[in-house]
Amino acid sequence: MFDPGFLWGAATSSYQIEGAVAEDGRGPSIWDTFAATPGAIQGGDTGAVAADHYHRFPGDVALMAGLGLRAYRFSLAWPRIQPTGSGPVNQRGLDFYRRLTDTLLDRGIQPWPTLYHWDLPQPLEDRGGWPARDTAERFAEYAALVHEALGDRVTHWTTLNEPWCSAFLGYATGRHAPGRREPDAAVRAAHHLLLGHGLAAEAIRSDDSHVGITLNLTHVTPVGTEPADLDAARRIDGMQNRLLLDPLLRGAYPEDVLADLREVTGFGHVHDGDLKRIGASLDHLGVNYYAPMLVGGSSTPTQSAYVGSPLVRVADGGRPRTAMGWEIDERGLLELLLRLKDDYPAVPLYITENGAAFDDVVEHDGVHDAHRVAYLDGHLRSCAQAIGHGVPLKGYFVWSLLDNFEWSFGYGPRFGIVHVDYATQHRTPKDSARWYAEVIRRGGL
Ligand code: IFM
Repeated sequence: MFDPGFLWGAATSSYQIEGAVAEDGRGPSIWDTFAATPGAIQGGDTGAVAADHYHRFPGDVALMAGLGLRAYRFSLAWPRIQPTGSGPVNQRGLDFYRRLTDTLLDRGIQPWPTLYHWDLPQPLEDRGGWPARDTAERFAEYAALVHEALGDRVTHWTTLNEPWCSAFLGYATGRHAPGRREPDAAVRAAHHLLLGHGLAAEAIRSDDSHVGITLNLTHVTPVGTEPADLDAARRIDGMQNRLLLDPLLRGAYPEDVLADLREVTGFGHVHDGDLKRIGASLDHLGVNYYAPMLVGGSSTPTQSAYVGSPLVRVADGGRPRTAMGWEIDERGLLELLLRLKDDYPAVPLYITENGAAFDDVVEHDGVHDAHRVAYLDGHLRSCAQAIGHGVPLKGYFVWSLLDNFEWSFGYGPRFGIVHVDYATQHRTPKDSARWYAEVIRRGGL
């Protein structure tokens, strides 16, 4: 069961909803550049306008208050605050987040900022991006500037959102900005993201701040009992989960994953002292969960985000899927939470994203998204069960508050509990929003 202090929230990110990419001194990010690359984004969509949240945030906060949200997880666009990724603050950019934070607090909604949700200032990418160690140091500098400005009104900070995606989708598969296909650079990026997190945590930790990171984690099972299937599950669990969890919560990279990755690169970029800083950095862990993974061995080499593990295939679990093609299995969330409690005890957990895209239909009397309600209901039941088994789960943020720019898929997939008509920017709470408001009002299911 959920206790009365359980934090009920919803999440978004800057590039996915804000728009206003050239306003008030914002500099270009890697996503502006990537979105302008022909063929990179479905339908040629970009985040130039998105859900126009930059101009409409007062109405959006009023909407959140109407739903009874206790917390709102959003991200800050680094290029609004430091247009070139270093140097002095762009006051107008920072003021936007000051106004947003104050508006949330006025409405009794706890601000949950994430410092980095993928929109790296382009000039930093031009100097090497996350594969370069300097980017981690610039990130800590930026974090300190933000903390200085908002530290009197924000208590819970998240440094990075899903560094696995930044590293392996951004630098190995090229499906995300900056679109590079350099597996060795991706491995370096993963380390420098973790280091950036560790340095930023040092810069913003104070008596009143709680510092966390958000990881996209999953529950991995082998398709069979053949050695190749078991090895595939070990490798994918290693790359998707342990590669990041172990340094953060045990202060060391997992030996088996290092061995897999040595096929791709050396580890000269890991300096003495890095892991100590990374491993001393967490007050809470944010978990993003969408779907489980069923994997098996393969005899055909494929190039994927799982660099160093080409002989792995993702199998079909035969379950219903969302509009993203992701299998729906709330049991995977329960298994994941139980495993985190056992393998990484003592760290408080928050579900910082969970939700689903479906092909919503706007009818004359609203958006009746029963599939999304069922998805959220099932996953919240897993959360309640996990708490019953002693998992220290403290809060849940639905992804997403608003329909938004779904990265390389553009505006096709709709994850919001509030529908956005992109032509008029009209917001319509879906049935799932009303359902979630009722869950919050009752303090549970
Ligand atoms: O939209 C993304 C979000 O930016 C990061 N986590 C997964 C979501 C759905 O793909």
